[in-house]
Amino acid sequence: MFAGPLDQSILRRAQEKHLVEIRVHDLRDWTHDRHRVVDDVPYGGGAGMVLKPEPFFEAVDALRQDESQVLLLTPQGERFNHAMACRLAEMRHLIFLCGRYEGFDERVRTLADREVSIGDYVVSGGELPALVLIDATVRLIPGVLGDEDSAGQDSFAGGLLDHPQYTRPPVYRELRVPEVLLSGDHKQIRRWRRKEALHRTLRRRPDLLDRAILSVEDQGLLSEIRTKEEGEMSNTGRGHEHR
Ligand code: 9D3
Repeated sequence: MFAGPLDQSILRRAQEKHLVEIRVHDLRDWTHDRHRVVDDVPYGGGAGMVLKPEPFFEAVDALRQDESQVLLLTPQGERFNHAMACRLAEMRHLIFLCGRYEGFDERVRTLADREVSIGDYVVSGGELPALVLIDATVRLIPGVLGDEDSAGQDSFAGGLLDHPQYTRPPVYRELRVPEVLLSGDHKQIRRWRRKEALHRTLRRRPDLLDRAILSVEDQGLLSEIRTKEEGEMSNTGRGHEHR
């Protein structure tokens, strides 16, 4: 589950440049029986199996360094976000403990500095969530992205959704690229992009706008957007229908 994502594109190059070292371990390596059993029946009965505590404890004992942070991936954890990725990017050593659908012995939690979830949906185990954390975090390590400030220009860093993007051709199946982008007027282009980002964020993620840092110009653009939409609403009664 890890080899593919870790051997592609940005994560691959970050490792090649020695900006990060990522090691994958098999819990079965910390078992002592011939069949390398990592789970057992639940105390109290019931269906399914539970991941045993010993392999987790022995793995963390073996892998822990002075400044390790141990993260437990679980649906019950704190929801992962950009702020958390920023904090993780500053840590010296992270250990990701992945459970599975069957669940793990409650004592495993005592190993964790934090418990993290990637959102309110069920995936089959902690492996894909761990990869999400790794990908989001490694991008923020200085030198990983070619262009030094491309991480800073990402949405969520700036607190707004991205503006629309276009490439050639200028007209495709009668769908036109907005005129301003063809104009070469960079001041107008910057203004258009910012306004579109604000517009999208207002329509799709108003919760983000509440926390975004907005300049005086942004506030001006936002009131232009709001005024225009109020006009369209009274014209048709359907101002919110597009986008
Ligand atoms: C909440 C569902 N649980 C109720 C019976 C069972 C369960 C389902 C799937 C318990 C663990 C899992 C495996 N998922 C993870 O380990 C997991 C996860 C997730 O499913 N969603 C979002 N974030 C994460 S982080 C780890």
